Amino acid sequence: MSPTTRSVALVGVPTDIGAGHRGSSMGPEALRVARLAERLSKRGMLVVDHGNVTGPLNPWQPPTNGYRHLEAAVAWNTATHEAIYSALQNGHLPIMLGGDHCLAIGSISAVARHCREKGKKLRVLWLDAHADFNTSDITPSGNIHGMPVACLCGYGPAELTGIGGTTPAISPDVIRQIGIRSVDEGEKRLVHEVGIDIYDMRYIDEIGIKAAMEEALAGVDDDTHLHVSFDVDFLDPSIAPGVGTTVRGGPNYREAQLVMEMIADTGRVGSLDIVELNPAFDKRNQTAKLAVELVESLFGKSTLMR
Ligand code: HAR
Ligand code: MN
Ligand code: MN
Ligand code: MN
Repeated sequence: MSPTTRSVALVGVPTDIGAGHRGSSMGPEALRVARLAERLSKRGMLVVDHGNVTGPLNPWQPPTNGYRHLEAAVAWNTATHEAIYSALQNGHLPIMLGGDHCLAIGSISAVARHCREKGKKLRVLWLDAHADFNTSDITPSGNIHGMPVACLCGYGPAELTGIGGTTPAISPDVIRQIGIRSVDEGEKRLVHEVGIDIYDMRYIDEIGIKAAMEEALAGVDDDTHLHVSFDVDFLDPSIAPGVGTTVRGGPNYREAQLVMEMIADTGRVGSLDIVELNPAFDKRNQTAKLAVELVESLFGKSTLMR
């Protein structure tokens, strides 16, 4: 292995505990079937599939006190934190294969802990149709996959905000949210109050994806660890039907590719989540295959001729 070879650890987290639809628990296997490991190996990366994190079955209960399945979400996120943290400690670039997006509490708290210990600057790129900044008072659903960014910033139940030992796990100013087009009323007030940097679809329509990404990536330097949290519902449903919470008006195929290519150009990607992929809604695994293609671009595959 040359000193520049990236060693990648795939960590599957097969649960839909935080979602309002069942099926994202099948996401890790769909990504494996779509040959994620093989495609990254082909790019010269050393890929080791670390298998799946384990946790409780989905009890499929209604919310209590504003949360659905809080206890199980804590168990899954704690296990995810440990798996991602240990991959980072061992020098791997972890790719968390979700699973629903609540699992970003575990993965990003681990990345943040690693960055604190290594004195690295963290930047989180949150690619999503949703802001995922609900709390138990304002959530319309009680689904915890609508709450991970709030929890990471310290707004949420102590059992989730404290995962990894530091609350808040991250400061809101490290986050850039891209592709946002579905935010609940109370959630909108809260993200403004907290000051999250959001590149919503209206803004992207107006200035274009290139300028938006230049802004979102401004300030990334050699000391930056870039974490990409890729919620597959970021993509327009016409190209990515395999998610439970599709929202029209997302990036098309080329726009999504450009997002990934521009992130790749920084050379600073240190960790990734691929979440909300739901094979129960997919057609012939096409959304998984698209996600794999985009991840290849995120790690440097390019159509560029110059
Ligand atoms: N905002 C809605 C809620 O809180 C829907 C959240 C959907 N979240 C995801 N992840 N699919 O982004 O219930
Ligand atoms: Mn290993
Ligand atoms: Mn999300
Ligand atoms: Mn989403």
